[in-house]
Amino acid sequence: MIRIWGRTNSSNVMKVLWLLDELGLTFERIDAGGKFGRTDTAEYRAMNPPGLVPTLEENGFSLFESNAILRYVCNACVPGSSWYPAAPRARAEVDAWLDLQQTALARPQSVVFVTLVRTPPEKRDMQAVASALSEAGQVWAMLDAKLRGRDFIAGSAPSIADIAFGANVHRWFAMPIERPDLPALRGWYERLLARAPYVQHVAQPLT
Ligand SMILES: N[C@@H](CCC(=O)N[C@@H](CS)C(=O)NCC(=O)O)C(=O)O
Repeated sequence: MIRIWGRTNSSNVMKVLWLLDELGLTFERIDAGGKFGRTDTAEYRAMNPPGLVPTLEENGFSLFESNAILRYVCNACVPGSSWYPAAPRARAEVDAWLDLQQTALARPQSVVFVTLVRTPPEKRDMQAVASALSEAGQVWAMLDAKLRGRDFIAGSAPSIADIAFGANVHRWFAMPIERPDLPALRGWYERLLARAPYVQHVAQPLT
């Protein structure tokens, strides 16, 4: 059985839980990271060298990096499905957006979220927030442009690119920030909100 290590309020853990439930897969989850610790042991580092969450473990196999886990689950459990299409160009498009989420969005979005939601007001670096907001806003604007005239990032069906960005977009709309007006992004977020696994794992109060 698949085992996921990671606390439920991590956006990278949310991605994996959301996908597993979309696919109807059975799994167990162990709290790890943040206040739960467990990520600094030699055993955990052998599975996840940076000591972060999530980690997937399955019958002697383990994997770190949330987007790699999304790809693995699709390849292993629903090969060739629209979640991670097999055709080279369709797959490359999904990969490109998965990479953009990690390389361009993850850091600035995390600066804004951790500062505004997890840091006491007197300790907040609001200059860092302003700059990170601008960076994250540029990525959300790219996604807004991509989503014009289509339901999901890769077309008419959701893919793991939607999972990677979708785990962040709830925070984007739920945080007390000034947002640029991005109607296609808002429409896509509302489509995600219609999915029960999204609401269960992602669209929850911010903690
Ligand atoms: N690129 C990694 C980033 C993982 C990451 O930064 N995880 C955060 C939570 S979202 C973490 O482990 N923070 C430390 C902790 O929870 O102890 C991935 O996508 O899996």
